[in-house]
Amino acid sequence: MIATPVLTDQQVADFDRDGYVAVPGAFRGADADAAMRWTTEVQQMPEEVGKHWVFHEQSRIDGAPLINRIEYIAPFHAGFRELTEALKAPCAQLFGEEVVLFKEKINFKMPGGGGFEPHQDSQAGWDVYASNFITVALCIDAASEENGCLELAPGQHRRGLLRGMEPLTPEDTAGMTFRKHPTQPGDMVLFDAYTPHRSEPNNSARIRRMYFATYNRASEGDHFAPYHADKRRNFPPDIEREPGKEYVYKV
Ligand SMILES: O=C(O)CCC(=O)C(=O)O
Ligand SMILES: [Fe+2]
Repeated sequence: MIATPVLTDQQVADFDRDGYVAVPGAFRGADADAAMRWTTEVQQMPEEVGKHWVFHEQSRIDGAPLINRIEYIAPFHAGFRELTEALKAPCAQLFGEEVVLFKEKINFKMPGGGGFEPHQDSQAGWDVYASNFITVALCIDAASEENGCLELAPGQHRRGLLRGMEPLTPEDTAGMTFRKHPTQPGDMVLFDAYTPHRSEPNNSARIRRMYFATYNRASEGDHFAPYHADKRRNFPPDIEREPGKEYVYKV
C-alpha cells in the first residue's frame, strides 16, 4: 500500500495563510516510483469510448498531436484508486473534516505542450457543486522553470471568485506575486479553488507530467458522478466528440 502523507501543523498553518502549501517529499522511494509507473500505464491504455478521457493538443513546435491531459482515471486503474484514497487524509486535515473525491487528471505538458493562463479553479464552474475544493498536485516528472512548473499567488484565496469562465486579466492579477514552485517526483502542492495559479508552456525537451486530484468537504456531498456527466456533455474526451462541432476550453 502507498503511504498516506501527513501534514505538519506548520504546513496546515501555511495553507490557511497562503491558500496553498508545498509539501516536498510527500511520497518517497517505491511510492513515488509507483506513481510514475502508474502514470505511464495510463498513458499507454487504449483510448476507447466509455473509458478514461484522453485530450490532445498540437505541439507548439511542429503541430504534431500530443496527449495534453487524461481525466477520469481512478475508475479504470487500481493504482490511482489507491492514490485517491491516500490523498484524502491531508485534504481532510486542511478542511477539518472528511472529504470526497470530485475529479482527478494527469496534465502531461509534453515538450511543445502549452501552459496555463492565470486562473482560479472555481472559475471552471465548480462553484455550483461545492463552496470550495482542495486540489493535490502530485509531481510525477521533475518540474522546473524550463518545463513549466506550477506558479501560485499566495494570500489571495479569501477574495472569492475574481472573474467568470475566462482567464484572469492583467488587471485582476495586478499586485499579485506568482511564486514558481519547482518540484521533484513525489512532491505535492495543495491549493484551494480560489488560489490563482498559472504555468509556462514546456519549451524544453523534458516531459512534465503532474497528477491533480480534487476533493470537497464530505458535508457538501458527493458530486463525482454529476460533475462527470455534465462535463461529458459539454467537453467530452476527444474520442467521443461529434465531427464538425466546436468545443471550447475556457479555464
Ligand atoms: O498543469 C499545470 O501546470 C496547471 C494546471 C491547472 O491549473 C489546471 O489544469 O487547472
Ligand atoms: Fe488550475
